[in-house]
Amino acid sequence: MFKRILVANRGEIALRIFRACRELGVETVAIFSEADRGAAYLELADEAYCVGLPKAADSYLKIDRVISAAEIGNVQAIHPGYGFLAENAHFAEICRSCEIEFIGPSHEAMALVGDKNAARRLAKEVNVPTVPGSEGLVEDEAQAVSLAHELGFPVLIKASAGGGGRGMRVALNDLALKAAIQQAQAEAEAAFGNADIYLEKYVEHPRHIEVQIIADNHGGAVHLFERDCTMQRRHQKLVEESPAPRLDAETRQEMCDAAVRLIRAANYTNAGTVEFIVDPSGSFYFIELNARIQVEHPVTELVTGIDLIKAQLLVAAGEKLPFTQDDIRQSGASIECRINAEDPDKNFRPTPGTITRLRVPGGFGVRFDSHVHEGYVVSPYYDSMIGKLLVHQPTRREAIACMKRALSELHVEGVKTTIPMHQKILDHAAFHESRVDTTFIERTWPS
Ligand code: MV4
Repeated sequence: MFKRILVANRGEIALRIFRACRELGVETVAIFSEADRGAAYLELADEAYCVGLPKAADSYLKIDRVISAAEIGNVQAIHPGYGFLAENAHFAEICRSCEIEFIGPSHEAMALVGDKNAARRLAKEVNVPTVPGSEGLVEDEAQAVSLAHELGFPVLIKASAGGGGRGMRVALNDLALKAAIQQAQAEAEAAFGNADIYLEKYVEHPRHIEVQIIADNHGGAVHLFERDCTMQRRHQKLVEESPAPRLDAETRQEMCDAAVRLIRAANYTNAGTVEFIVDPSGSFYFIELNARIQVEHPVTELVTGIDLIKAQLLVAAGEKLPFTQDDIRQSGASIECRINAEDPDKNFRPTPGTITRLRVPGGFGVRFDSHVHEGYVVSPYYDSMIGKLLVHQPTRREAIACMKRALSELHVEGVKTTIPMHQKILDHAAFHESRVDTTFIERTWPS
């Protein structure tokens, strides 16, 4: 195992990694921006270095400074967390050339899955279902129009360098399609420096189900079952759960097997998430492979009992996975509510400011992953998530009751939060019955 690692992140995920490291006897080096200087969670690292000004582009995203901190801190590895540099293949490659282990997939595998068109082609090769659409990239308008006629409208234009809903455009007819192609190409070129696009049939009213995977460098590759992340708004997940409700055992098995086939074909190692959409008839389609530990990973930890951060460190250190597929069981039901400093009544506008009062819930089956405390100042510079409230119970019904109880205990004053919205979701019959799709939030509570 590593003696010492650097955590190239902030907030709750940095804290999550410090804690796992402490249990493993691994020393930690933190980095922080001027906005995070003096933050309490940094006390749980062994050492901390400032890497620049509050804006992420001037600190957490500055590769040279992160690498300098790693050199000065004398670490063997870097954990990138999620966001920031986590899916930057260039950064992973620089880590390798500096002989620092990047705790994630190889830069080659990361670059492969970061190319959404390449990932889609690979999925097809190994019989992982993909949405009907273009064979490779869309080269010109005429080709796209004729394909759209074959598939039927609506169709979706996706940027090959996009992902997570960025650079996506729906088209309902020929004219709109031609415009969408121009716009998508221009946007993708501006945002990613890559104008490549591909086309898919637009799957209406989908559910979003993702499979957690992890693989080692010795041929070990397993899934840790699925998470249902359908409850989202504008590609920001709000509630995640496992097992996915309304997923039959056979489809679950097929999805999880498909996910493992794909990561094996990609030579993918370390933790990752294979995203699918499931249409109203129950057919599932591969969408993308996320090359990072995700915000919602604790949902999977609760139902499997496996510490994913420790597993990431083990695998990155060259060890074998300490479990096989047969050791992994999905037990009980887990739900996560993302607690954001946002005002749901004002279009989810972030509400930076000081937390003047905080009461954290506890009790049986409750976990609160958070770096905040009374007096903490929520910065306008970063993501507005201030914590993740999770529950684990024998059944989904009990998990919902437990989450409602835990939400009622959680008090945050000083900043508006998404807590009242979560209470409304947890009280909604459609959520209880899980008769929802990715448009539920916007349809149920317009604007
Ligand atoms: C789709 C789709 C419908 N049809 N692809 C959005 C995020 C990105 N990972 C893929 N996404 C989608 N791709 C086809 N062919 C609908 C979505 C989508 C979505 C997917 C997962 C979770 C939430 C979503 C919200 C809107 C659209």
